[in-house]
Amino acid sequence: MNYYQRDMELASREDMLAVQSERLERTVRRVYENVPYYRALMDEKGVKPADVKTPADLYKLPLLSKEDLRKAYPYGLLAVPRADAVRIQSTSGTTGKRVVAFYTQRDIDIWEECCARAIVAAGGSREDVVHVCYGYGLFTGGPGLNGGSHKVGSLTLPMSSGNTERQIQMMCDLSATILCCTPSYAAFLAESIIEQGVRDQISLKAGIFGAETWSEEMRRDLETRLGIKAYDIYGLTEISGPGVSFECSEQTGMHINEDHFIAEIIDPKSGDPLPEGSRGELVFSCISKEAFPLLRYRTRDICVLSREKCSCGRTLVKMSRVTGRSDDMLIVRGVNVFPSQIETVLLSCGYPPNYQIIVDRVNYSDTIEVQVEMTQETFSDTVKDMARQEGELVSALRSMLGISPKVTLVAPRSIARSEGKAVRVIDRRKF
Ligand code: DLL
Repeated sequence: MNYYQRDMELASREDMLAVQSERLERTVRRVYENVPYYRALMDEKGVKPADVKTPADLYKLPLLSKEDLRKAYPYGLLAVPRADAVRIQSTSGTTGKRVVAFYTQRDIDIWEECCARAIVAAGGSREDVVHVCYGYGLFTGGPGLNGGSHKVGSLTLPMSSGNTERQIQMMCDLSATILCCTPSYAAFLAESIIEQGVRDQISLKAGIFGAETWSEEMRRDLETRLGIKAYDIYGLTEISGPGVSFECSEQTGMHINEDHFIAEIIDPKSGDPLPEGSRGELVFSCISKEAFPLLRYRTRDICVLSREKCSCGRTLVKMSRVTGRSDDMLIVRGVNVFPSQIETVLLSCGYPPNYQIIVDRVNYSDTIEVQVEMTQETFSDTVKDMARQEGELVSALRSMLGISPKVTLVAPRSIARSEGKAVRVIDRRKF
């Protein structure tokens, strides 16, 4: 088994707690002294830096949310002099105003090391050709995996997103072995590779896919179509970017780089910490960052943490697949619906991962329609046949969701493909 930073990835619980406590104490003191916005929040809660000595004291600190980042935009949470920061990255702003994050050179090094851990866990080494088609620029996906690949010493192909034909040509010509992109773009690439008849010209062995929710069924589909092992990778701009956690060969969740980020699970409604093993909202405290060390930052992502022994040998706590964001969970006629549940049903019924969910309100009642693309094989022009297929999908979705959506089968290739994060939900309701 290979590791990038063995001492931390395999640390005993005791050693890890010692590292975390020392770094946490130092960070809390530093933000209290250097960030007026943070000091005001702590003063309001009546907590002093001396009250926080170990991860068990974290609950005393105030929670921080995207709203705080917006209020403090752009420089209000910067914890070093502006001259010491060397990089800005930003979220895509799909859920409102952009938020920006800052990095010192040391922050970038640590972030890239986290991505390097992910690449090594996916079987990467200096012998590999790493094809990165996450976007480069303000988005963290491209720069993060690019830097991680350099740290591993792999030959790095900085493709960025878009121009699928050129992506495939370069992938074939340069014998890329590890593909890094969103799972929805990987699905589009797989579809195009098969259509172009060049499946036997690719040398991929692994994929490192993240930045959006995807299901176990989608994993199996990508693994079969591309002939690879597909690994999940998680992260968010506010905490650094990709590599906050990463999957290993066991593929049962993502190891959190907890020597840099301490994870907690809270009740998304009350904000109270939940016991280990509960499903809830993931919260991170950055304990080694210089420029932008957010403490108790609410991710809105829903998952479960587990300390079960992992066959890869890593002792880093694992987070489950993200089942959705608390803010993109749909409430349809009072029922909670996660788009990932719909994806699971569609793929297990043999449909491709090309779908769109349209929620609306008609005569004061919520409606939900799932548009599903047919494949050339399932494409049928007899009305009776289509009605039968739609009926089967409605009943499979009803038993998963507890409500009956409308299902519409649409022609192959009629749903727009994504090059980055896929837009799966269109919510037309006005609240
Ligand atoms: O998406 C960072 C990233 C880039 C992660 C490349 C992995 C690979 P943001 O644009 O700030 O950053 O979006 C962060 O994306 O809070 C999750 O809701 C979602 N997300 C990220 N990774 C995963 C994943 C990047 N593996 C938001 N599974 C996060 C599910 C994910 N959701």
